[in-house]
Amino acid sequence: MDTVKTLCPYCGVGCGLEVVGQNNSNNDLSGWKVRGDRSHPSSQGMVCVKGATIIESVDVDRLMQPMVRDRLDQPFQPTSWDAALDLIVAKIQQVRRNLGSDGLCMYGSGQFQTEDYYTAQKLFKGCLGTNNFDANSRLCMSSAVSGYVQSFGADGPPCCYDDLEQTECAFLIGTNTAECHPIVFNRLRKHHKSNSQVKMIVVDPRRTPTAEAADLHLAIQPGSDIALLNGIAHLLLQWGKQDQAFIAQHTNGFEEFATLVKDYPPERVAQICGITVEDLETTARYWSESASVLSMWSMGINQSTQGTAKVQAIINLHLLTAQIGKPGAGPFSLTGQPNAMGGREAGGLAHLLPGYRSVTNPQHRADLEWFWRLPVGQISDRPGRSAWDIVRGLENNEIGLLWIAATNPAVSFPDLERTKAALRRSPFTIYQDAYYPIETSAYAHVLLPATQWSEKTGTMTNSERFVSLCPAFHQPIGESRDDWAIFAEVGRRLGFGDKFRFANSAQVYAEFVKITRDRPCDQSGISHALLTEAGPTQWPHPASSQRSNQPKRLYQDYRFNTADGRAKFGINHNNGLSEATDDAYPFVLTVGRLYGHWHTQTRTGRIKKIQQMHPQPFIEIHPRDAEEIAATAESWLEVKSRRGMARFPVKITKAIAPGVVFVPMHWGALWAEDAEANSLTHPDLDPISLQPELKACAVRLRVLSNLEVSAQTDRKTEMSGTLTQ
Ligand SMILES: Nc1nc2c(c(=O)[nH]1)N[C@H]1C(S)=C(S)[C@@H](COP(=O)(O)OP(=O)(O)OC[C@H]3O[C@@H](n4cnc5c(=O)[nH]c(N)nc54)[C@H](O)[C@@H]3O)O[C@H]1N2
Ligand SMILES: Nc1nc2c(c(=O)[nH]1)N[C@H]1C(S)=C(S)[C@@H](COP(=O)(O)OP(=O)(O)OC[C@H]3O[C@@H](n4cnc5c(=O)[nH]c(N)nc54)[C@H](O)[C@@H]3O)O[C@H]1N2
Ligand code: SF4
Ligand SMILES: [Mo]
Repeated sequence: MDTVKTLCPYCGVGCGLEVVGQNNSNNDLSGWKVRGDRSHPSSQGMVCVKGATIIESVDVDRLMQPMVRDRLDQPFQPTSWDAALDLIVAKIQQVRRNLGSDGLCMYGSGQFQTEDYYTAQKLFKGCLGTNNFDANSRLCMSSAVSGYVQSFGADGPPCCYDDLEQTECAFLIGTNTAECHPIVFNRLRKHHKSNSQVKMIVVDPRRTPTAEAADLHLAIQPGSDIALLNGIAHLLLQWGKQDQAFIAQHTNGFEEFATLVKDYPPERVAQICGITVEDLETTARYWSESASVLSMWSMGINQSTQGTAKVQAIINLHLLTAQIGKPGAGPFSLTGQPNAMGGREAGGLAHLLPGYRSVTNPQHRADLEWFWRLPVGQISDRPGRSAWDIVRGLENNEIGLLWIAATNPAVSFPDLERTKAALRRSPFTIYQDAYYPIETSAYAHVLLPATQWSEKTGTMTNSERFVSLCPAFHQPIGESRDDWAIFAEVGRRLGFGDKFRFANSAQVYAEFVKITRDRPCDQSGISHALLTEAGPTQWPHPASSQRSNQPKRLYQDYRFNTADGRAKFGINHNNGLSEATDDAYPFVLTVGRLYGHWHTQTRTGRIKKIQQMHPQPFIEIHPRDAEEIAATAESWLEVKSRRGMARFPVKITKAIAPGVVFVPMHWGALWAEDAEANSLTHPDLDPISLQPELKACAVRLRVLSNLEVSAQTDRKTEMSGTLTQ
C-alpha cells in the first residue's frame, strides 16, 4: 500500500490528508481511502466530510478528451490536443490582430495551484501584454485583499491558527465557520469549551451552527455591519479603552476616526442593526476586557458594495486596541478556496502582478519585465477586466476570446440571466475543467480536459500562509493535462518558447519564488523538494532563513507595509444595502453555503453520502414572515427579484432574522429546476475591490398553489437537455 501526504483541495483551511491505496495499471481508484494527516500543522489530523470523501468524485463524469464545435447550438465533436491547441493559437492571433491583446480574456480560479496561476500570469500579463486575467477570487476574497492593503499597505492575513487556541475573545462576523471552515471551527470550539473565560461572539443575520456555539449571537440586519463596528468603537472610546501609545506611535488617521464614530451612539446603532443596546454593550465589554481578541470573517463581510470598508472597520477596532501582532489577536480573513492565497501571491487578479505587486506601480512592472526578459513597457499599466467587467465586455463586443478555467460562472456569477446572455455572445470561449457536463460547458466552443487534485503536482497556500505540496499519485484520467502545462504549451506555440521551458511544475515554482524575494510574501526559501522533505512551510520564508526562527505572525514589530510604516484607520460610514427593500420587494435575500456541498456541486453532487445529507434546495423564512404570507411547512415559495425568479420548498425556522430569507448557492441548472440563487442577485460592485454584493438583494415571495407545486416537482432536469441550449 502507498501512503501519500497531500492537501484537501476544497476549502482554505487547508487540511493535510493522507491518501492510502495501491497504484494499479488500470488507474482504478476504488480501493483508495482518505484520512487526516496528523503531522499537518494546520489540521492536526482532523478532516470534515468533504475532505474525507474527496476520492469518490475523482473518476466520475470526467471530461476525457478535448472537444470542439463552431456554434453553441451544435453538439461537441471530439478532437486531438494538437488540433485544439492549434485552433486556440490561431484564434489568439486573430483576436490580437483585430482587437489587440485586450480582446483576450482569461477567468481563472482559487482552485488553481500556484504553478497554474503563475504560468497564466506570465502568458497573459507578460507575453501577451494584457492584464485581462481575473479569477473567481474577485467574488470571494478581493475585499479582504483591498481592506488589508488600505489599512496595512499590503495584503496578507497577519494571524495563524495557533491564535485559535490562544485567544481570549473570538469575534466571528459574516462567517459560518462551523459549516464552511469546519476544522478551524473545531480548534476554536475545543479551546472555547475548555476555558470558561474565553468568549465567542458571532455576528450573522442567521442563527447558524456557528452562532449556536457562541456566548453572544448578534442577529444583525444584513448591511448593518459598519454601524455595529463603529458603534463598538464609539463605546470603547467613551470608556477610554483605546491604546493611546499604540495609536500615537503606529497609526495614522485616529482623530478623523474618533470624529466619525461620534455619529454611532448605542441607541442609533442598536436601531440600525436590529439588536439591543445591552447586547452591543456586552460586545464592546468583551472586546475591552479580553487580553486578546481575534476577529474572523468571510463572505458575510467581503461580498458587499462596502466590502473593503467593512474589512477596514474590523481592522480599525484592532488598531484602536492594539490587538495585533501578538498571540491570540488580530484581524483574520478566512480564505474561501484552497489556493485563493496562492493566487494573490502569484498576482492572480486583474490589478496584480506576482509577488504582491500591482500593475499600476511602474517599479513593479519594471521588476517583472526584467525578470521575464521582456521589452520595457511590455506590461500594461491598466488593470485588466475584473470578473463582472467580463460580462460588460462581452455585451459591448470588446472580447474576442474568453478562456474560463476551474470555475463555473454559469452558476456562480451574479444576475445569471444577464451573465448567460453575455456568455452566449462570446465569439470564442474555451472552457478548461476536469468534469463534464457542467453548466458552463453549454457556453463553450472548446472544452479542454484538465487534470485535478490527485493527478497533478503543485502547491497551495492556506489561510494561515502555510504552503503545502499536493503531489500526483495516479495517472491522469483520460487525456487530461495540467493547467500550467496547457498554458505553457500555448505560450510555446505562440512563439514564446524561451519563456516556457519548464519540464515540470517544480521548475515553475522555483522560478515563481525568485520574484517573491524581499516581498511581503517572500517564499524564496521554499521549493517542492523542501516541502517534500520538511512538510508544509509558512511564509515569509526567505532563501536564507531557518524554519525554526520564522515569525508565525505578521506585524509583531508593529511596522506596517506603508511608506511611513504606520497602519491607517479607515473612515467609513454605514451605507446599508445597495438594493434596499421596498413595498414591491420587501424581503432581503441572502445566499450562502451548507456543510457538505462545495459550491456548484461539480464534485460533491457526485458523492452519494453528501447528496443524502443535502438532498434538495430550500428557502429559510422566519415563522412570523411565513405567517404573514400564509406559508406552511409544506409550501413552496416563488422568489422574484428585479432580475429573475426561482422556486424552493419552504423551511420555516427562527434561525433566520425576520425580514430576511436564505437560500443555498449550490443548486445550478444541472442539479435542480429553477433553484439558481444567482438568477435573483444583482451585480453592484464595491468601488475599490470590484467585488459584487452577492450576499444580499431585495425579493418578493409568493406561495405556490398545489397545482403549481405538482407541476414544479414533476419537471425533471434533463442534464443533456440543459447542455445543448
Ligand atoms: N461547506 C462548504 N465550505 C466552504 C465552501 C463551500 O462551498 N461549502 N466554500 C468555500 C469558499 S470559496 C468560501 S468563500 C467560504 C465562505 O464561507 P462563509 O462566508 O462562512 O459562508 P457563507 O455561507 O457564504 O456566508 C457566511 C454567512 O454570512 C452571513 N451574512 C449574510 N449577510 C450578512 C451581513 O450583512 N452581515 C453579516 N455579518 N453576515 C451576513 C450569512 O447568513 C452566512 O451565514 O467557504 C469555504 N468553505
Ligand atoms: N450568490 C452567491 N454567489 C456566489 C457566492 C455566494 O456566497 N453567494 N460565493 C462566491 C464565491 S466566494 C465563490 S469562491 C464562487 C465559487 O464558484 P465557482 O468557482 O464557479 O464554483 P466551483 O463549483 O467551485 O467551480 C470550480 C470548478 O473547478 C473545477 N476544478 C477543480 N480542480 C480543477 C483543476 O485543478 N483544474 C481545472 N481546470 N478545473 C478544476 C471543478 O471541477 C469545478 O467545475 O461562487 C461565488 N458565487
Ligand atoms: S475543513 Fe476544508 S480543508 Fe479541511 S477537510 Fe474540510 S473542506 Fe477540506
Ligand atoms: Mo469563495
